[in-house]
This record gives sequence, structure tokens and C-alpha cells, in this order.
Amino acid sequence: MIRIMFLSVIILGIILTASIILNMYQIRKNRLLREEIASIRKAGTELTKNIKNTQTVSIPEKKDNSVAQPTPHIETKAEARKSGMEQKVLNLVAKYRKDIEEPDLPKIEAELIKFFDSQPKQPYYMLMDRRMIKEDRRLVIIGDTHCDYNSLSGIFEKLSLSSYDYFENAIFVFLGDYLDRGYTLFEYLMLLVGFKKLLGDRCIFLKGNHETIRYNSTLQELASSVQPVSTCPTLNEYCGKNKVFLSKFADYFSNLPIYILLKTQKGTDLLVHGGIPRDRYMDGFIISHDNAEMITDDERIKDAVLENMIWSDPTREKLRLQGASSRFEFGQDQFEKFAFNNKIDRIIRSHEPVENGVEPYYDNRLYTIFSTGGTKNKLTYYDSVINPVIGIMGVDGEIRFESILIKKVIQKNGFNSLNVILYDKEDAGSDPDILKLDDLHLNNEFFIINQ
Ligand SMILES: [Mn+2]
Repeated sequence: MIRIMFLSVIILGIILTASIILNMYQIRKNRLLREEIASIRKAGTELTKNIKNTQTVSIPEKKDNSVAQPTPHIETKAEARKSGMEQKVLNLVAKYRKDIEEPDLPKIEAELIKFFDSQPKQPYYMLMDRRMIKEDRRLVIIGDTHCDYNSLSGIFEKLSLSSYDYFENAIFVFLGDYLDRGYTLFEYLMLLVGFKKLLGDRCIFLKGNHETIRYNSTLQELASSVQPVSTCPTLNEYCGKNKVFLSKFADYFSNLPIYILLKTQKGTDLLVHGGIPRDRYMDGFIISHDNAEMITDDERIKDAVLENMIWSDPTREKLRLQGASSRFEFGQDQFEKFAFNNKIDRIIRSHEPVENGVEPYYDNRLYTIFSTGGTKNKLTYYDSVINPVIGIMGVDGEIRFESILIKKVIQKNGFNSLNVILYDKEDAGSDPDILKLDDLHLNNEFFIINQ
């Protein structure tokens, strides 16, 4: 009996000591975590300070310090709850869904000039360091939208259904190709620019090959390097008298940044419209990981590489011969060489219409994202793209792809503000006007490539 009591006391003692040690460890761990966060913040501030006059995308701190969430799905919200920003975006969508008429154009030109004048000139490269972000600030990556009002507004409307408030919190990166192809111009431009005005630094436009435009001062008109085009001739025809507008338009779109070097907890991503440069330039430069700048002895190589990066396409082959035309292809070996030279893990790009809206290559180390399409969409040039998507990246660097199509109309309990255009009547059943939010089955449209 005494032996049992003695043993119990010893065991109790051990448990007590262990719990005290564990507690001390937890307190120390929490302190270390706080210190770590503080030091990361400090490092971030230092970094931003050091390269202030160059290219770092400053990511505004969010007010609350909630813990990072797992990579997002679009969770539908239970009711029509809207933040101020979300309402402003939806108002913009509604405003420009109506046709802009010819008499409205002088006002539109003046508004666009005001926007162009307000934008600082940006360098061709940007560094975004998401390792510094401790909150749930998601990144929305949007591929080609090509003058398609329906797809652009569809993206905003789809995101407005989420319980996560994208418009207050997320960063939006557009991968280029705003101009040409699609069947709206002024309405699309006003929505695009209006969105950028609302979000400011949280909305980033990269340059696509269709933004290779210039103002020809001899002919006093816009010219494009891409054929066939529609935006430049349309602007020449309808805004031809306003030379200031034409030249500022060309100046803004042709000088957008070319790429973003994105650091996440998973590694380093390159966000760019096309892809990698030609073989012959591959050893002539390196992309700096300090500030994302391209380092080279020869400025001509830099210009050529930047031009290549908005034109190239991946293929499933190992090696691809490269012709002399602007548009050219590369294979897996070429991709891997570029990735190795520049310590890049993934490339996220657009430029090519792909049926499913997203196409993975090279063991998920390269993704093509295309964001205009829809078989019933009268405003897209790309009705071969059945399911246009956007990419959504969590702070952990995981990327998922969300269809921008909304197939059914919601009109219940006053939640009828959505103006859904990509809606497919045949799919919707007998009573398309009265459908529950649950019927959207948003997650069924998710493409989870990494898993
Ligand atoms: Mn393109």
C-alpha cells in the first residue's frame, strides 16, 4: 500500500513538473512568435525603405491581425451583406453596363486623361513579398479579358458572392491583354480603370502583347504592333480629334510593368503575360531576387527579353525550335533552364485561350490562365473558351482556379442585385428566376490542380 502511495506521489510529481515545463515552453514560444512577427515586419519596412524609389509593391497592412486562412474557396455568404467597397464595385458594373453613346465620348476621354495623368510611371519589374504578410490577404490573378465587359464584370460579381471580402482585402493582378478582340471598348475601359481608381495600389495591371501600341505623331493616330486589332482603329475613328487623349492612352498602356517576382512561403513565382525569353538571351541576364530587376551587361538584351516575355507560349515538348516571328514557343527543358538560372519555382501567365480557362504544364510549375470566354457570352471573341477562370492565391502560396461563370440568377429575399449575363437558360431548369444561393454550386466549378 505504502509502495503504491509512494509511486503515485512520484508520478504526480512527474506530471506536475512536465506541465510546468510545457507551460514555460508555450509562453516562450508565444514570445518568440511575437518577436518573429515583429522582426519580419521590421525587415519588411527596411526593405521597402531601401528600395523605395524603385519597384516594391507596398502592400498596405490590414487592420485586424487575424491568422492566415487556408487557401480559399469561394464560400458563399448567407445574405446580401456588402461592404462599402463591394457596393462601389457593383455600382460601377451597373453604371457601365449601359451603352456609352457617341455624344458621351468627350466626357469619357476627359475622365480617362485625368486617370492617365494621375498614375505614376512604373518600372518594368515589381517585387511582391508575400512572406511578410501575416494576415489573410488573398491575391486574385486575372488572365486576358480583351475588351469583354461580361467577363470583367462577371469576375467582380462572382467575387462579390464570397463571404471573404475581396474588394476590401485582396490584391488584384491583371496579366495583360485588355485591348482588342472583344466587343466592348469604352464601357470595358471605364470599368477597368474605375476598378483601379477604387483599389489603387491593390490593383496592378501588367502589360500584354496587345498593349504594344504607340502614338504615331506624323499620322497623328494610334498604331499597334499586333494584327488584327480593333482598339486602335476604333479610337482613331471616334476620338481622332483628341490627340492628347490618343497619345496619353498609348503612353499609359504601352508602359505598364512586364512582370512581378512574387515570393511566397512556397517559393518564387513569376507573373507575366507570355513566358520566358528566347534561347539566345537566356544566359545574358539574371532576375535579381533583391528587387526583381533584370541584371544584364547589355541593355539591348534587356529590351529583347522584356519583349519576348509578353509573346512566348509553352508547349509539351522538351525543346522547341524558335522562329523569327514575334510569337514563339518554348519547351520543358527551356523552361527549366530559365527557372534554374533565375531561381524561379513557378510561372503564372495568360496569353493563350485554353478551353478550361486554366492549363497546367511541367508538373504544375507553369499555369496558363484565361479570363474571357463563355459559350453564351456575346461580348467575347473567345467562345472556344468554355470556362474562363481567375486564379486565387492564399498567403501560403497555394493557387486555386475559380470559374467566372455564374450560371443561375438569384432573386430571393431581396438578393437580386446580380445582373448575370453569362447565364445559361437551358441549364437553369424550369424556374430560373427563383433560385437559392446554394444552387449556385460555386465549388463544383473549382479546378483544383495541385491536388
Ligand atoms: Mn496575348
